[in-house]
This record gives sequence, structure tokens and C-alpha cells, in this order.
Amino acid sequence: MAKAYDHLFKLLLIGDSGVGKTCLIIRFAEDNFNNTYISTIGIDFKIRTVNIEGKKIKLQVWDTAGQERFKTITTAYYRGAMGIILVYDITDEKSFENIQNWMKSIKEHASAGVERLLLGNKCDMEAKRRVQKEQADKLAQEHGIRFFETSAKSSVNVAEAFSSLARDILLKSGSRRRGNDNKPPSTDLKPCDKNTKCSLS
Ligand SMILES: Nc1nc2c(ncn2[C@@H]2O[C@H](COP(=O)(O)OP(=O)(O)O)[C@@H](O)[C@H]2O)c(=O)[nH]1
Ligand SMILES: [Mg+2]
Repeated sequence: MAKAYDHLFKLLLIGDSGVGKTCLIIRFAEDNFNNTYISTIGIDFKIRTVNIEGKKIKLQVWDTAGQERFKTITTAYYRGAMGIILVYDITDEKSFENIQNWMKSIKEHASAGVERLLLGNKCDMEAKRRVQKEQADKLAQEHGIRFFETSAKSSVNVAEAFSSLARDILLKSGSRRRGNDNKPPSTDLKPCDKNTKCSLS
């Protein structure tokens, strides 16, 4: 039987209560949106497998299940995470300001090499926008991470955001296995053609 997946990545979402973390996970994993109790109490995790660079990547996406309301997010939640999605709400300035605190929390609790991604959710609510795209672009650049505006409600950029994070983790793990983090593949590898033997010099 074919292997169900090539890699398993654990991802998690953090950000203030109400920014739409649970809805983003449900949109990504089930292509669904609901305003009902499930988003209030939260979920543990959901799974979706995506295809990236010819690899089947199983994404296990963890929700805070409401713990963020009580600031009780601990090291246990961050354990084993390979990617962390920081979420704010474009209609809520405070949630954007708090991204700095969530960044600190990652620094304190998560492993050093974790990939991060910034999302400004609820981009369907343009009329109520309080956070400009440029502000978030700047913040993302300062931290050297990617940024997307998303809507869990209208399904804008949700799959794109998760896939881009998974791709970054995949590329990073590939370069780590080759033992040269962030460097392009070795140039010692001679190209193969009909007349030359492939060799490593
Ligand atoms: N308009 C709009 N509302 C959203 C969006 N995502 C979530 N919401 C609403 O925001 C509220 C909080 O969402 P929830 O997923 O529970 O946030 P969480 O506390 O971060 O998990 C709910 O009423 C959702 O229906 C979105 O993309 N657009
Ligand atoms: Mg929630």
C-alpha cells in the first residue's frame, strides 16, 4: 500500500481571542465556516494532507482551544511545533499590537528553529479595517517572516497561507538534512549527461 504521507508537520495558531483562529483551522481542514459554539470553545487539532513539491505533507493543526483568553498557554502547547501561525484581526488594532507579545511568547516557549507566519484575518470586513496592510508588512519584514491577509469567512488566502508555511518547513528541513542550513544545494554535484559519469568532486 502506498504510504499515506511523506512528512507530518505539527502547526499551531496563536493570537488574541476572537481573531478567528478556530475558524481558520475549520476553513482549512473542512472548507467550512460556522459561527456556532465550536469556534467559541475551540477544538484540539485538525488534520489535512497537502501536496507540496511532489510530497504528501500531513498537517496537524493545533488550536489553543480558548486557553489564550486566560493567558495559560504554556510550553506544552508549543512542544514539537514546526510552524506557528500568528493571527490578528484587521478590524482590531489591539490584536495587532499584541502580535509583539505573541512573538515574545514564541521566543520563550517554542524551539529556536520554528517557522513563523503572520496572518491578518477578517479581510472581508474592509469597511471596519483598523490595521493597514503596510503596517503588517513592515512588522513581518522586521521579523523576517511571511504575511498574508486572510478571510476564514470568504475563504481568501487560507489554503495559500497554510501551504506556504508547509513549503517553508519542507525546504528548511531539506537543507538541514543536507547539513547546510539556508544555503542552496551543493554546487559540487556535476550535472549528468550521456557522456559523463555523475560524480561528486
Ligand atoms: N467576518 C469575519 N468573521 C470571522 C472571520 N473569522 C472568524 N470570524 C468570526 O470571529 C469570531 C471569532 O472567531 P473564532 O474562530 O472563535 O476566534 P478565536 O477565538 O481566535 O478562535 C466568530 O464570531 C467568527 O464567526 C472572518 O474571516 N471574517
Ligand atoms: Mg478559538
